[in-house]
Amino acid sequence: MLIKDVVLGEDAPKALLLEKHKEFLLSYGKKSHMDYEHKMTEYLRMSGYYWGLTALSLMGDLEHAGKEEILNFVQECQNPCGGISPAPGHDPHLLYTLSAVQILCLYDALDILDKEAIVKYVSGLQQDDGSFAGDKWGEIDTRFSFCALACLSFVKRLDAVNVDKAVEYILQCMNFDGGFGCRPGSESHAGQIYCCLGSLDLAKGDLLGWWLSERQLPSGGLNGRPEKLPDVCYSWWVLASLSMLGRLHWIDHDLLRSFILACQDSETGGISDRPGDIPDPFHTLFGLAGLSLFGDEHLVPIHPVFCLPYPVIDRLGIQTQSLH
Ligand code: GRG
Ligand code: ZN
Repeated sequence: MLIKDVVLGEDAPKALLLEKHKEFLLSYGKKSHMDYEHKMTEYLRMSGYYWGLTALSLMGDLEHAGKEEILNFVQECQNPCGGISPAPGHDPHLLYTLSAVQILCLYDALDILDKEAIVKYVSGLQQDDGSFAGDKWGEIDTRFSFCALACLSFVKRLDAVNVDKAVEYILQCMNFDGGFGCRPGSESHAGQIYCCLGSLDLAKGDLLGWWLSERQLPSGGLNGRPEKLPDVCYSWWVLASLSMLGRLHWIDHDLLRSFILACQDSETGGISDRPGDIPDPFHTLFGLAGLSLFGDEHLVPIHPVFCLPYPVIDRLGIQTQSLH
């Protein structure tokens, strides 16, 4: 069978270029607001900040980002309904509400938002079948179940939704191959599995672990489903899921590490989806996060469910039940 994969070039980086990545993320944050790319990515700005700031904090360098400016931005993005937008003037959505809450957790500043309004917004999006809509327009996806449950865990108000119903819905999205999709009957995909496992804390471990470990390709990179190309961000969606299942060792660590390192841009810093592509903060975070899950000595350990540094989760006193 033909396998889709990539080839790592001889000249691809083999060491982790931490200083370069710090430079890359800090200069990305300082890009001119008149910049074309800056404008075109405004609809996801809040998550962009979360990716960049979490990556910086994994490298122990959060203090160089402009804290005051970011906290003001987050505050400006909370709407009267309680939900948070990706940028001022955009519609609120669960995706950006979670990113905002995560940013405040990094800065130990949850108090600057109206927490009860967030709880009201999030709980108002739960449907009768236990699923969650992403916003008032009603798209349903297991990603939004995760966003809702993670937000409420951070503000310690899981009691505000029907958790049993949420779990029941997620279980309906489990497939014959052990994986999960975005809605019942949808194709298994590593990103959705991460969301479902993160919110569930229960699953058929061996079968799902097998599906996830099959994501590794000869190049060392991981794909998100069969017959797809590898992509650095699956170092997070797949590895975090395997870590929750206690089966991280089902992936060849050294091979994946070489793949992630080969996706670094040795000139500009930053990590891209595949060797030779243009780096961005999303893949920089998930590449570093994957290395951190494997215990990289240069990085702060990361929590596999919340995708924030362990010390932040410990400071908040949040505990998750282990699946294994
Ligand atoms: C706190 C880390 C964190 C996340 C919040 C939004 C969310 C919760 C999780 C997203 C999970 C997800 C679905 C990730 C996958 C993203 C991705 C690479 C999608 C690409 O899918 P395709 O079909 O590409 O375009 P492939 O790789 O299948 O060819
Ligand atoms: Zn990707």
